[in-house]
Amino acid sequence: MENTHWWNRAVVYQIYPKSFQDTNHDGVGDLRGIIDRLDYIKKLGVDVIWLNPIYESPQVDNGYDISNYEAINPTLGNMDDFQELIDGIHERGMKLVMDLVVNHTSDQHNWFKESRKGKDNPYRDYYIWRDGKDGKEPNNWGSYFSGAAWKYDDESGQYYLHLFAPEQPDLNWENPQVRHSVYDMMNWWAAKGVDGFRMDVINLISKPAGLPDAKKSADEKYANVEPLVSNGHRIHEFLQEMNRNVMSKHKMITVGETPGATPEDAEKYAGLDNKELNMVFQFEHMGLDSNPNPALGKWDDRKTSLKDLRANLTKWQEKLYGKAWNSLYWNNHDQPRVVSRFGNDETEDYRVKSAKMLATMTHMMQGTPYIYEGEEIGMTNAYFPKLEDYVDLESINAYHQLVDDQHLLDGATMMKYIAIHSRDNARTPMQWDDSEYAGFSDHQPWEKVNPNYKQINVKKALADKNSIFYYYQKLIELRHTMPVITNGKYALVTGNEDDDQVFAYTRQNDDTTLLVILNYTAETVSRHYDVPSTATLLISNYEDDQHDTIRPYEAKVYQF
Ligand code: TEU
Ligand code: CA
Repeated sequence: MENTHWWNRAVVYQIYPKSFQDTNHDGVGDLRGIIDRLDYIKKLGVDVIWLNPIYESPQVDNGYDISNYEAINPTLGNMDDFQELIDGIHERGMKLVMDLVVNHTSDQHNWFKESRKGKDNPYRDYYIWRDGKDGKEPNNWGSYFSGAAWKYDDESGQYYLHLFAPEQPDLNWENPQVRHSVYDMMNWWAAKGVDGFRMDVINLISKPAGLPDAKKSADEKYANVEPLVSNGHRIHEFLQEMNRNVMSKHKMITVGETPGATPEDAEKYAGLDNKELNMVFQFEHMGLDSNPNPALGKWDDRKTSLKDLRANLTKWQEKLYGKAWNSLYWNNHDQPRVVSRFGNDETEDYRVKSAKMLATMTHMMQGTPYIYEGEEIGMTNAYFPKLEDYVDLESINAYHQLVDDQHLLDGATMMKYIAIHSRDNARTPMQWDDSEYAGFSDHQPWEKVNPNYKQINVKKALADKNSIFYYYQKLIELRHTMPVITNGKYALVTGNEDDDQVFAYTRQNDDTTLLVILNYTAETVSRHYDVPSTATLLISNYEDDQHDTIRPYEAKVYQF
């Protein structure tokens, strides 16, 4: 039942177009650059390519502020390039998923330009406008990018809601015209051959009736809106309506980015009956290393313990089994690099071993794996020392709010946290080779290249048969050929619950069992697991098997 759709066996490769490959010498990646690299992506063996937004946009939030949903950002290319790209993807037997950003638009979108003209404008109700309260914002909501979630507009004398930057006003999904404009636009892209959508913060679109204040702790200047706004009261109605108007008319793959979603929510969004979305992309395992003080959000330097990680991944594997479908990932364009965050990038050997171990952890689970550009060669965090090195508005705004404004952290501590958690870590240019600018461009890139590009790059990875690249290639091939990886039942090995060094689980269907053993640490440890004498070693990141002796970051999977 769980692998009846093609995408149940699929692996997705995510491309951040601005950082993938530049071809016209301006230091910004472009569509032609992706076209040039399609054979590389095909070699990895993935089935689907997801592109971050490539639409017309002032780029306040790198394309998540869209000013025209039906035009290509000219810096990235034009509609002819797009057509060539989609044809190239299809010719190679892959599919294309586009980013759908419809919680908000850019403030430069025509809808918003009209909307702010005044209360009587026909587009006024496309957005969320309110009068102030006692000379202040309509409620206490904070923006994801620091500060209030409301901006006063002089022109029309009211506040508008922006859960993200002020240049990203939230659309009013209560308005049926907004909803049908979005469905029309989705159908327009589907007619061009797009195979699906990754839906940006889709579970934030239904705002609570009356827009009440959210819970706020003493240190917080504005409230974190996620618990109140995510999974709102009309969300399932909206997504079912979208499904009837769009998804049911095409063969599409859909994934909802759903911060704040629990397994119970996932059953509704991504139940196997597919009334709404095919799968969720949720964040619980990404939040395990957040700061315990809500005012500091994700800014901290703690490492996620194996106990917390295992408990969380296990919960999702068990609760969704036979009911709903999840994404499996460590990285995206908003997250630090997996090998620096959960693994060990201090030595070359540990970097390679821990990257493979972490890949094994997720790729042997049930769900749809996502590989983010550069993950397949073990790219690391950038460790930029100065605030000026960072480009992303989230990091820069958080620094000013927490250090300069609220004095909750000193500058040096915040810089340490930014080096660990900044979204820029994911956005440094793809490292293709050891030439200047890493083969990404021959021009100074829009975001600095990670200084380690001479050691870590695609050219080196492809020349080394033991590279992280070929390990991912093998994991993908195993998923395509072994049904147990997509349909087997997940179970923790008895007694593993409290082990703070080794993670051991099984996957089992009617004819096959897999035993996955993963050392999360740099220690050599001794553990005994019952492995039948008939078992074969399916994949491992060491050259030999020392059975009960499990070496640093060792990963091995037995099949029986
Ligand atoms: O991200 C939504 C989201 O939940 C992020 O704000 C996340 O919490 C944060 O980036 C973690 O640091 C999506 C996109 O993936 C992101 O790139 C956009 O900036 C955001 O929506 C607004 O569109
Ligand atoms: Ca370019």
